[in-house]
Amino acid sequence: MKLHYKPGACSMASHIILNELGISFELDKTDTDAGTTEAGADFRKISPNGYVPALVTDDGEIITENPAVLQYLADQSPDAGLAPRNGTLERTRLQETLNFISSELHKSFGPFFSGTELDDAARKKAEAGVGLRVAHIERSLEDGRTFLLGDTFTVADAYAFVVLNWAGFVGVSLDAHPKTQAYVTRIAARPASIKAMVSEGIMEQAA
Ligand SMILES: N[C@@H](CCC(=O)N[C@@H](CS)C(=O)NCC(=O)O)C(=O)O
Repeated sequence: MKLHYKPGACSMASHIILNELGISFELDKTDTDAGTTEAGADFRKISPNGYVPALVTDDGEIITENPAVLQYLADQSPDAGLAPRNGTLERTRLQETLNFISSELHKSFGPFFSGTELDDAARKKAEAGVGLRVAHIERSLEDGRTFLLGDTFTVADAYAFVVLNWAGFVGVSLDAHPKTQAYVTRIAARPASIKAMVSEGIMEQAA
């Protein structure tokens, strides 16, 4: 399998999951602006919408969209337990959570990555948008659970972690959401997360 990624972008969730699964895979760093990849591919032919992640399976199928890529990866090794079995209510809960992360939490960070400098009013509005979505994550963790769906780490945690971790990069404080802060720290400490962050160059290798 080959994962097209951009350092620290949402594609890092799939990178973390590939590490969690311990299966062999290739990475191809992608320049979405230029539409090229480090390996020399024309990325627009791989991902017509021009964004990462794009996963090329061993059969040459191309899968895009975070919720689909993540569930595909989890289903490659069902015994790893990174997604509940298909057809169960628990799987529907996972899909509910992945869709929330994708269409609400992830998108709330959009203004910070728009390439346009935010004036005070725009920044305040964007921060409020993120805060509203993080408040939902905080409520999900209110009962003291370790992960978003309970006591088991799933693909949703990898995706939520990557997106929540952007808060630090764009200077949005998570202080009002202490359970979420502790959750981010917890997922960041997983060996699979550290390995992905070091490999993508957004974290230094510990001495
Ligand atoms: N709907 C897509 C959105 C993916 C997305 O927003 N990817 C960003 C990185 S986090 C990207 O590649 N942006 C570059 C661009 O749009 O040129 C998904 O959920 O996979």
